[in-house]
Amino acid sequence: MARRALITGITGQDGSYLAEWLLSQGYEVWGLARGQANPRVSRVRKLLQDVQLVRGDLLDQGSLISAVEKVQPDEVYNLGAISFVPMSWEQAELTAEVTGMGVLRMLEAIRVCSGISSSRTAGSGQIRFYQASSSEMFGQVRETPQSETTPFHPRSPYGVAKAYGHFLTQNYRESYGMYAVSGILFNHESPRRGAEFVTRKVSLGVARIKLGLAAELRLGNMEARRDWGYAGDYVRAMHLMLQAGAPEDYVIGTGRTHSVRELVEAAFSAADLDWERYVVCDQSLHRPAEVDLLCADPKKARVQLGWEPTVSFEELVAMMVESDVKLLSSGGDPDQDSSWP
Ligand code: NDP
Ligand code: GDR
Repeated sequence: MARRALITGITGQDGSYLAEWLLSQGYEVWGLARGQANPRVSRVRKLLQDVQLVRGDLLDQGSLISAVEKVQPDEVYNLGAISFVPMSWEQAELTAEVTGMGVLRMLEAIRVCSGISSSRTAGSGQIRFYQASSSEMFGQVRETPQSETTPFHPRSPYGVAKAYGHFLTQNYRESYGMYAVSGILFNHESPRRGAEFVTRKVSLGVARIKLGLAAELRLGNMEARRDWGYAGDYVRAMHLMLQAGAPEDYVIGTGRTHSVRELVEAAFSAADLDWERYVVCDQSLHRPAEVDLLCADPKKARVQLGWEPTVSFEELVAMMVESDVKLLSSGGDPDQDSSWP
């Protein structure tokens, strides 16, 4: 029988790539979709016709229990979150509820549906749980590169909420013997990345300028450094973590770091443009507290899971610029259903 996976955050970037990967591995894939008429659901239906949807919301415990009961998954991937860091200052409580407490609700749904308690721990054949932890938990980094043992110092309400979800996942593993793991993933991008994140904002900005649709691109902190990889590579790591003999947490990244300035240079040069003519630095886009530098040490994932990234930073940037030039040239709208290649 096909293994069954339930993915929260199915309408997001990672949800789409993970669903594609699991379908290609012979899984029956279910996605948790929220809202009465969520416009992003139709995009999923078009791109991922074989994914089945179940209604639920990370804010609603009962809906998660119903979803787990209905789907009877072998594996649950909790990707749902408010994931845009600046929004977490504007709506800190909502971020805590969705990105933090949502993890508790999902773990509780699995625990309750599996009949696990303090006197009855998880056995073989249990539901395996993946939590989408983040390099934002490292925040003001204590060491570089960052590994599974680097202490956390989150710098945003988002990072704090992720740290809560991370420790809770670890706690359910230790308290109830659940197969519950966290992937501490560094930034990963693709042509399906939300337009609010810097890589996609830049690739769309370059495409608009190239096509004469815009004259400038306004950006915040150009000196921040990130370890950027390709989302398609990172979802394979999520799957591998749930296939391992024992539940453990892993750092996933490329081990290379680039500044936003370098990202901008690479993106404009991919379109034969001189970035200095178009980029405007906008103080209002700076964050109340910044994460200056992230760089992964993905050795554990390489050695224990055999995971390696396959797309370089330069290839990723060129892929995104090319995709956005094509999208906008054909009259596509990045906010609409048709935008996912
Ligand atoms: P996206 O922002 O693209 O997707 C977020 C998903 O969360 C959407 O499908 C959204 O659905 C869903 N969601 C939001 N609120 C709720 C809710 N109340 N109940 C259920 N679902 C909800 O994120 P990514 O795909 O980029 O990231 C996936 C996960 O990985 C996130 O948890 C993110 O924080 C984490 N992460 C991402 C990294 C990255 O670089 N991409 C790096 C490290 C961690 P809807 O359509 O309903 O809004
Ligand atoms: P991040 O990604 O906060 O690292 O979180 P984002 O792309 O938003 O920012 C990266 C860096 O770029 C700087 N920056 C700008 N960022 C945005 N969005 N817009 C701008 O105009 C801009 N100018 C400069 C930022 O200050 C920052 O330093 C992402 C999300 O996917 C999280 O959910 C995930 O957990 C982490 O990656 C790992």
